[in-house]
Amino acid sequence: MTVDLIRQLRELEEEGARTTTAASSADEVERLRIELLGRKGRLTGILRQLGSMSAEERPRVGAEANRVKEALTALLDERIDATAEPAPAASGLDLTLPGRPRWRGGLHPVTQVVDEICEIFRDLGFTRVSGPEAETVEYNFSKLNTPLDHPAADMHDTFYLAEGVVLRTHTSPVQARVMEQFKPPVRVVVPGACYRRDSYDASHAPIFEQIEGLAVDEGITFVDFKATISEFARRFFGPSTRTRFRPSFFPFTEPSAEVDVSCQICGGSGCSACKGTGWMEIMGAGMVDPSVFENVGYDPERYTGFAFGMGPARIAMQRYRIPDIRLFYENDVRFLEQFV
Ligand code: 2NM
Repeated sequence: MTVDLIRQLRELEEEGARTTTAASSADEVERLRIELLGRKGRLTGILRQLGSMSAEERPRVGAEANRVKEALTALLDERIDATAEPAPAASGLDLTLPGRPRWRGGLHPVTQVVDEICEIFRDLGFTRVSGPEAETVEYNFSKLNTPLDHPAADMHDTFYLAEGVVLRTHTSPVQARVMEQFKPPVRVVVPGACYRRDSYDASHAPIFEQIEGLAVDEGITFVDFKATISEFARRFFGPSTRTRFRPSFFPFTEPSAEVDVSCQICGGSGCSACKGTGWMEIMGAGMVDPSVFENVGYDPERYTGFAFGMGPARIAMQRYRIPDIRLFYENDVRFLEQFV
């Protein structure tokens, strides 16, 4: 009995060693482990016969069974390592790397400045309106007190689309249309693209953004004009910003002015950004010429008003110290993403 069981154990060891060494996958090794050493496996089958043995015989067979079990376990473990899949790191995948950030869009810096300016004027009681970019010479020039023999209306300065039709050179024709449609009081701001046959260089572009504004009512004076523009400047550029109004000329305003604000870079002491003057020009403006009111059907004896126009791209250039206006039109993402 003892001899027979020991022979069975040795056979199991021999066959187990052969099949384990031949196993070519981790799955196959696991199947062998269950077949050889599992709870219902072949070693267990042999050990069941131990129960019918005498107490003297049992220890020898038990010891041999333990030796075979350990030998096969060592072989199976060794084979598992040999057939295991390569570690993930070896496949070139690094799961600890941070993820790539998602692409985010944003508003163009000039659009952001336009929106900010319009919001300030909204708080001051102005409504944001828009109008056509293709205009008649009548609305673009004539109604605004600009005769067609004025240099501004020249073919050299204006894109003519057809006889009597142009790409608007400013947004003022929208104000003329607003005045024809609405009785005073009127308070509007008008942002939009405008076109001039300019050179394309660091400070000029043939298409540019403008924001114009208009306030008309009974009793509006130059004081209302100066107070409104100065309040806008403080809200946009900061509470300590000062303004100055220099005499100028526009066909549609009388008197007319250029408006300067104290330099945002040096605060007024003079620096390279303001060329030592302490001031930066931000807009043209003035009291609406009575002949414009006549042209749109307003009674110039009853109504007065002020109007202004500014270039948000120029203002964005001052604010962010951008040296070349063309950066706004070329849409290089490396430039634009700085303003997201
Ligand atoms: C400017 C400067 C001064 C202006 C005038 C008008 C209107 F329609 F009332 F006549 N709109 N905008 C105006 C006045 C525009 O831009 C530099």
